[in-house]
Amino acid sequence: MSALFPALAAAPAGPPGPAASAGQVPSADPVASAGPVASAGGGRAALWCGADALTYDELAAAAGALVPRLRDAGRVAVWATPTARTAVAVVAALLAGVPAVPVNPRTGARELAHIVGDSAPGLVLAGAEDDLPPGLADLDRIDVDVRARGPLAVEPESAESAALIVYTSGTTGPPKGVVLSRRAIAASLDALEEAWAWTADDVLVHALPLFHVHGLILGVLGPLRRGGSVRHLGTFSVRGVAEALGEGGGTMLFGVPTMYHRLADALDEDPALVRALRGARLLVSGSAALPVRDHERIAAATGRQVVERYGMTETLMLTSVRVGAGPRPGSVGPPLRGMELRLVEEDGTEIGKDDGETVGEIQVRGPNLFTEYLNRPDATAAAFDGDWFRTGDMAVRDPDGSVRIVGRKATDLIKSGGYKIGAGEIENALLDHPAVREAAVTGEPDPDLGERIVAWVVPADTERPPAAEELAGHVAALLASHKRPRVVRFLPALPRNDMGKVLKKALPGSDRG
Ligand code: MCA
Ligand code: AMP
Repeated sequence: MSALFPALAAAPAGPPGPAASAGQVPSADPVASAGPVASAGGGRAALWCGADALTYDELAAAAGALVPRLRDAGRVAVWATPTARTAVAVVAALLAGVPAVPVNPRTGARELAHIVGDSAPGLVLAGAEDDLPPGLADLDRIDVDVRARGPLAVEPESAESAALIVYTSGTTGPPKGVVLSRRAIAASLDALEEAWAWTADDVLVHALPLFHVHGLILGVLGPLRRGGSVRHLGTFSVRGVAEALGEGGGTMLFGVPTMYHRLADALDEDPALVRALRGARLLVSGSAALPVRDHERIAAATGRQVVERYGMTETLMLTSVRVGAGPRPGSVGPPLRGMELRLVEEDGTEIGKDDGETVGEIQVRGPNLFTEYLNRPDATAAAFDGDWFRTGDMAVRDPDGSVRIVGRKATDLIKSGGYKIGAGEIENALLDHPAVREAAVTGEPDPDLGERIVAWVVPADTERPPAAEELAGHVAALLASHKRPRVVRFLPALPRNDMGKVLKKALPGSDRG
């Protein structure tokens, strides 16, 4: 059946439900078929989230009930709550051969209008109790029932067809829809299998949002492709991680650095957490740099090394420290199988030496790359130098081929809590508030979030500036809650050059360009 999920193919028709039977359409696609067929029996646990636990049989049947209803939808939006429903909805869309657009349930009105307008979904998949906002509420809707049972007959797959469209921020303008093919997803997940010795016996634990690559593709599709299990915690908590890795039997943990920082903070007082992390086979951090201090605190308390991997929405995973490679704080490891990576100077010339010192922009090519930005041929063309994708990340390469990321080309991109956020979109949202005359947004180092969003605001009425919480709520309502400024600083005027461009470097205490 599905080449993306061989373990679902191995699941026999489950006993529960009225009409479960596994229809079988072999894939003609060698790339998406790559990787061993997991020998998971259908009664094995596939995913567990809150009160919902599904075996492979049950997942196949729940998706099977949806697949026939999705076939003519064009694209489907998925209201991507951190629930088993989201996993069932996305798996069903993939099996139906219909691109899925995962939507952050905390997306504000303006961002949602953009995503819906840009991706033009034919219907929305949500939970029966979800209250959808305008824009999505107007679409045809299917309520996902994880207990539904239907025969699973899947569409033949084409490796290059769009599987997911994931929205990601740039320096300016609204987020862009990154079109990800089945080929890219399969290649990236199979390269991680090799790097991490990831098997059907692994039980992955995480609490990542399900509308981004990290939580959805790595965190849900990854275990399902391996025939293993995923336990999603719903929301992140130190206690939840300790329980799921401890008595819950989890073998792997995925998280962003903010989560590892919070775990590291708790270790001194929490022997159960120490035991849980010590017992895990693999702790993986990604989406932003994990500070060396947090690496060291976790290693000292638990004896475990956190493994860092590096990727982007557009490229999926690019590099990773290999399992068992020993301590590598500050390194994201060598390129994954199939990926080529080079460092280039400002003028585009390739840096020939891996001396661990010469800094260049990372450019990459290989099977993990995205297809295009939806409806944005201009942005797609600008993102490439020939067939090399420009990541915008600055790095050095050690003589052993390992990469160390040292910064980012664009100072107007902020990574906060592992989320990529463009300064421009927040500035535009702030300028729409009647009490704001001018606005500039920067990222400042933050021990918990990596960077925190700072808004520099010239109030319309300098005598009566708006409350910081009012401006944060305004941005959250228009864009998304994680894009709200954590700090608001009021100024009589923004520093500008002769052309009128804001000089972010000249903002008090800011090192931004
Ligand atoms: C507080 N809240 C507000 C406001 N104040 N909401 C609106 N307006 C306000 N003024 C609410 C929030 O909605 C939230 O509600 C709660 O307060 C706390 O919010 P926040 O501070 O954002 O949460 P946090 O505890 O700081 O979150 C930390 C986190 C989170 C759990 C680490 O940042 C996170 O999940 N990050 C993961 C990002 C990620 O997956 N990135 C992957 C993309 P409530 O508590 O109810 O929610 S990168 C990627 O995919 C690439 C490929 C890669 O390499 O991985
Ligand atoms: P996104 O567009 O949200 O997928 O974020 C991708 C960006 O996250 C990359 O371009 C990097 O800047 C950053 N990133 C991801 N993983 C790491 C890592 N392990 N270390 C440093 N930065 C990372």
